[in-house]
Amino acid sequence: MQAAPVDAAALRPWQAPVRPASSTVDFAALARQLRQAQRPLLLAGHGVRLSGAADALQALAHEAGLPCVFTWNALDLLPHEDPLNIGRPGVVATRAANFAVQNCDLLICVGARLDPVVTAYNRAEFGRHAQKIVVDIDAHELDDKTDLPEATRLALDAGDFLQGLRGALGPAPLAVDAWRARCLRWKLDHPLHPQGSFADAGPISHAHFVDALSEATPADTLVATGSSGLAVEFLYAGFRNKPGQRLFLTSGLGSMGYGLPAAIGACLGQGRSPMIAVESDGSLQLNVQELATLATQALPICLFVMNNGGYASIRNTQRNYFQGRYLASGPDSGLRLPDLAALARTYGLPCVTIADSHALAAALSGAMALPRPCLVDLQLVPDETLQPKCAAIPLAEGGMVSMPLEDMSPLLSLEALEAEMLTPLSPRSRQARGAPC
Ligand SMILES: Cc1ncc(C[n+]2csc(CCOP(=O)(O)OP(=O)(O)O)c2C)c(N)n1
Ligand SMILES: [Mg+2]
Repeated sequence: MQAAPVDAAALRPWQAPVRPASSTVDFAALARQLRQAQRPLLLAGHGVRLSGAADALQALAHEAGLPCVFTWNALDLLPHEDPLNIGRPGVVATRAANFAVQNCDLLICVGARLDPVVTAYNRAEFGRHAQKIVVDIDAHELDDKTDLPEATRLALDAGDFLQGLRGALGPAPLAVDAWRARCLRWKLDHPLHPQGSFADAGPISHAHFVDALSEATPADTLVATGSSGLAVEFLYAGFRNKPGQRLFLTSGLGSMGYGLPAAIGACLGQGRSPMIAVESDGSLQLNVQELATLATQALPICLFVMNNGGYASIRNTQRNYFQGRYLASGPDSGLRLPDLAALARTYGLPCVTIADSHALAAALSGAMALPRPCLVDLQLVPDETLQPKCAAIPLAEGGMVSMPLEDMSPLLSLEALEAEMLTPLSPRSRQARGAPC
């Protein structure tokens, strides 16, 4: 088949999909709905970036004073420090973002397909007390969301929607000061790691590395990352992005091996300016030959490898669900990964190993200053679990209950959770704690 002759003239030409028209949308009514809301929230996804509407999103958020949450793919649309950035909701998330989603009364989803990792496998109860406006350029995606019967669905380009809404809303900010303050309070009260929670010396925790990397990475830096595994979850849960930084992973596919070739492509695509890449040790091996491309092309990439001794996420699964019967997930169970310093030498790359949390910040600055390309072997605690997380809780009477988005594990006390919520608790929160529903 590959060698068969092709008559190009006889081929059916490709038709670009027609961009949905925004002229039929009643933006004035949407703006009124937004002004009437007492607790509005915008969830922005990668569609915003794809439509070239990053600036439009920032303009709308800032003019209106509209709190926002983001999917992983879109986390760089507002810097972490921006008081309107309340975080990234989902199964692996900060509590603040999930509280904001579950307490808002109007949820505007733009360019986010509301996938299970964002909605904690329960789209019907995502923003369960909110009116919803869901904007997706792909009408099929909207048709598919039969579990959002009440939502206003708009098959529209994200940029057209944001511009249209901004125009109709006008420059006056929304009168939602108390809600804005509440969202910010959640963000400040529930950081992923309270100040001073990292060890001064000894093995480096994943979270400590991610925290230190956030500090060490300059504004306006491009950060290519791996796409699956525990290390990547820690990275996307905890990275505090600065202004102008871009972070990206695969959109929807968690394929190991992605990080290094993605970084090479990104570096070439942005004119070879200096950037960093963060990859995990298992994933690196699936495209390890690209270290040769990195070296040959002399690309200015500082490659951080989060080295937790193999497949930490798989070990966690084997420990939690298979009584610790480890198989092919680490050095003691048949998975042997090479020494990264030796590997870097083989490919002719400068390498530094960082293995102790003492003076981690200084060590990372030193690594950033290495001649690039270079490889940084970050030796991390091999067996960690990521918290908080939306989990399923075993019940005393047997069976399991999947916890609602706002009720992450480790569970807060019922009183603490009630104090955070502006809307009624889910019966499942009481059930999981053995309290009367
Ligand atoms: C190509 C491919 N094979 C298998 C998987 C399933 N998988 C998900 S994470 C993981 C282990 C990843 O190890 P590593 O990259 O070191 O990340 P860690 O969990 O250790 O942080 C595996 C095997 C996958 N995502 N992609
Ligand atoms: Mg690993």
